[in-house]
Amino acid sequence: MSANNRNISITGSTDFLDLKVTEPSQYAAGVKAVKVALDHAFKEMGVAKSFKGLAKMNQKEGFDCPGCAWPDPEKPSKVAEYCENGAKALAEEATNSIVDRDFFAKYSIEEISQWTDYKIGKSGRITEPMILRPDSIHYEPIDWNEAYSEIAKHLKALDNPDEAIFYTSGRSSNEAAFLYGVFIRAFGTHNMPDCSNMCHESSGVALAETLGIGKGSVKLEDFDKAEVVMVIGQNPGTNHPRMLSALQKCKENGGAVISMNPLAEAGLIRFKNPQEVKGVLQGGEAIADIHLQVKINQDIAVMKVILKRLVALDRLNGNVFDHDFISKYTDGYDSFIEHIQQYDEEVLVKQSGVSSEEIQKVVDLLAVNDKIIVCWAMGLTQHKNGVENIKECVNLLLLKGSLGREGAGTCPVRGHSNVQGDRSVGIVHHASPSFNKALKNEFGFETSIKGGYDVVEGIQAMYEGKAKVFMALGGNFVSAASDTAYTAKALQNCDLTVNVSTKLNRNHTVAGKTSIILPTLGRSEFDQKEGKQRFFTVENSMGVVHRSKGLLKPISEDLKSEPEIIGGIAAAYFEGNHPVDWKAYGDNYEMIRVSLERVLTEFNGIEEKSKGSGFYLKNNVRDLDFSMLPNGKAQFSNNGLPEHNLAEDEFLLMTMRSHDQFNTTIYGMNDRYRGIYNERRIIFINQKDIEKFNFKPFEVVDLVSNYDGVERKAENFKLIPYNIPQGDLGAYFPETNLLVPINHYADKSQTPISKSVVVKVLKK
Ligand SMILES: Nc1nc2c(c(=O)[nH]1)N[C@H]1C(S)=C(S)[C@@H](COP(=O)(O)OP(=O)(O)OC[C@H]3O[C@@H](n4cnc5c(=O)[nH]c(N)nc54)[C@H](O)[C@@H]3O)O[C@H]1N2
Ligand SMILES: Nc1nc2c(c(=O)[nH]1)N[C@H]1C(S)=C(S)[C@@H](COP(=O)(O)OP(=O)(O)OC[C@H]3O[C@@H](n4cnc5c(=O)[nH]c(N)nc54)[C@H](O)[C@@H]3O)O[C@H]1N2
Ligand SMILES: [Mo]
Repeated sequence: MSANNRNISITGSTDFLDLKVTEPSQYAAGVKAVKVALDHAFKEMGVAKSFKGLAKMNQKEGFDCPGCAWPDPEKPSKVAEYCENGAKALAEEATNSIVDRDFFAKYSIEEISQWTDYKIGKSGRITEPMILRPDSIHYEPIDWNEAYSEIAKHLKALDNPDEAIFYTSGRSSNEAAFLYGVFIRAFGTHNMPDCSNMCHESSGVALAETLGIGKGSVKLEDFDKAEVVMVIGQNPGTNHPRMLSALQKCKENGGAVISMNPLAEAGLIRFKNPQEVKGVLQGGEAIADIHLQVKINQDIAVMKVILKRLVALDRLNGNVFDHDFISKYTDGYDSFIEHIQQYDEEVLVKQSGVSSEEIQKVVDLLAVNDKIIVCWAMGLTQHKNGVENIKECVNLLLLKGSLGREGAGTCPVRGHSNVQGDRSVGIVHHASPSFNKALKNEFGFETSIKGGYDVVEGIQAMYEGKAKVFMALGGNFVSAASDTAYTAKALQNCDLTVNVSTKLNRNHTVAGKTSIILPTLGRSEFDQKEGKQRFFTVENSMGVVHRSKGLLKPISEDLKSEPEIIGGIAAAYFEGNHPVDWKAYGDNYEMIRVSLERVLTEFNGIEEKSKGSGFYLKNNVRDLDFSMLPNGKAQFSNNGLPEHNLAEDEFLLMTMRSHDQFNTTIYGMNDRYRGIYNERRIIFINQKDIEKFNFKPFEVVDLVSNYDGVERKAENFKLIPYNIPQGDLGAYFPETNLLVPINHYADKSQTPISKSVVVKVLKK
């Protein structure tokens, strides 16, 4: 059961660079953002390729931005429809740097693993299939067919199909993800962990239980009509910059924006729209009308104060809540009202860290408006009570009748550009009798009725030796998952690890005994078969399915598309003894779409309807159809408060993104809006805590967490005095993933507690 004996670093260098700190930025976006974007693009891709690529990104006949999942406006856009970080995402994918056989001959994985994630990522694109053989520390080239056979050989050697795990990161297309899910089920397992498990799984669970669908209900145009938009636990200036335009429109139309966040993130506080001269000339506008600087994981305390005060007002006036909506569409109102009474307002206010007056401003707005949108991201989902956090937001919308009408609804802001689509087409670790039946009808094979592993369970299974083959369709599993040391051992325990990747990353070095890298086309690249260009489809954060078509020359002639690779592996595994013609499916995406629409009828007509702006998938909340829920009604819920019981010297740590990264891909060393330059090994801490514990600004410290007697340590960080609540800390992932315990996660969704890790700060 021991890990293989290669000498691999799971963090890379922890040396410091040359940190510079300035005041946090007053503005997000603006002219500077355009300059930064182009600088990145030119550096990675050269000038001609940059303009060719950027001109087609998010345009109707172009490709979908490989960055976040924020939707494109439906009206054709004359101006460029991308943001600084979208341009960086493209530059990163379409870089001219390559990792070829000479690179791997020169550098062993032991050496590569010593590098920072930044240096590993900047090495570039993989150009041909590579294999790492047992007892070797150098990858060597392998022919595509041999690679498929090697994978098939390992899959066949397993005692049962549940010894294999198939991960998906959210950049795959609908076609690739559907075919992958069909193959995995045909192989015989539901072990389909995916990046959602670490991301919006809490949203999926909370929304499915209360509203009957695990997705949001708003459309982009709802932002034009909303009276109040709450942005909770989200940093759109960095992670969804194009969302700022929607918020700005909301404000132009008279709406108010409320932000709830331990940090005063740039973009919410002030925003310059680079596409509008007005924004630039007038120095930007404040987007958030009210900023509630909540303590980490106390959102629910704030929400309870808001709800209690609204209940009291409604008792007085009877017109604060939408009682018709409540009686017609919801269940559990009386129990909710009774539950909320038991909380003491003063205690809640104190616990939340927000002043009573600030909260009252929000109450005043919510009392008289009912076109309300609640947006959220990782600040709500990655806590032990992640599911309850979201359910409490749903309670507010139910009380106000702010669902199924224009200008109102739920808006979980998704991460990866096609994470929602991957789930829609079947990347789900639960078994579904109706999906199984539809697969049987379409393909003629039986599917297991047993559910499979999610991310946490998958890692535990590999650690315990219960799973022996790990395959990843994209992503960087070891750096993205919690508890880096544990996860690394789990992967190294495997007999075979397979990565279908565009770029080199740490997961290629933290390898199983045998490891294979299969290089794939990026979505900006021209994809053709026998002279005919192929396109694929994606689904954005608001449930719109549309086409994406790459146009740049692929970085190597030896790349294959994801569907082709899946078809190749499946064909090698089944050797013709299966009703599905895997190779034909891998080559022909139209064939995949035909099967997709027959298995999942909401995709009916996808071939035609995905043209142009695309089409909306069905959404029962938009239609106010709750027939799938108990009593056919939307559900109020009674949610408790989080309990942390911190000792005097313990802090809550949130692990988050800098402005210069996409998850584990590090674009650069700056977190410009927060005023941090040329360093990632930093911790944001309140000045009063620095004084209280006799630290000095910029002092070098270690962080330790201790769960169930297991101590985890992340070394070498500099303390940065910052505007963050006392008792709270902020730092970047993946550097701090070492501290997140594998066995602590959100109830029901099993999302790691990446935003509320109990830590101590140790002097060196
Ligand atoms: N450029 C870029 N774009 C991205 C990504 C990227 O890495 N880079 N990642 C993509 C992905 S996969 C995702 S999931 C999204 C992530 O998008 P976000 O969720 O915006 O990402 P995080 O950096 O994790 O930010 C979390 C925010 O939540 C706040 N926060 C932390 N804890 C709490 C809390 O307890 N309560 C409240 N109210 N706030 C809290 C933090 O201060 C921070 O502002 O972005 C997507 N888009
Ligand atoms: N501590 C902490 N941990 C976190 C989070 C956090 O906030 N805090 N956030 C979590 C979240 S929200 C998420 S979504 C996960 C992300 O987890 P992942 O999705 O696993 O990680 P990424 O960094 O997005 O994966 C990047 C790699 O994907 C590959 N890639 C890029 N494009 C493509 C493509 O088109 N096809 C293929 N096949 N490969 C491609 C490249 O090789 C690249 O190195 O991390 C989670 N981890
Ligand atoms: Mo995510």
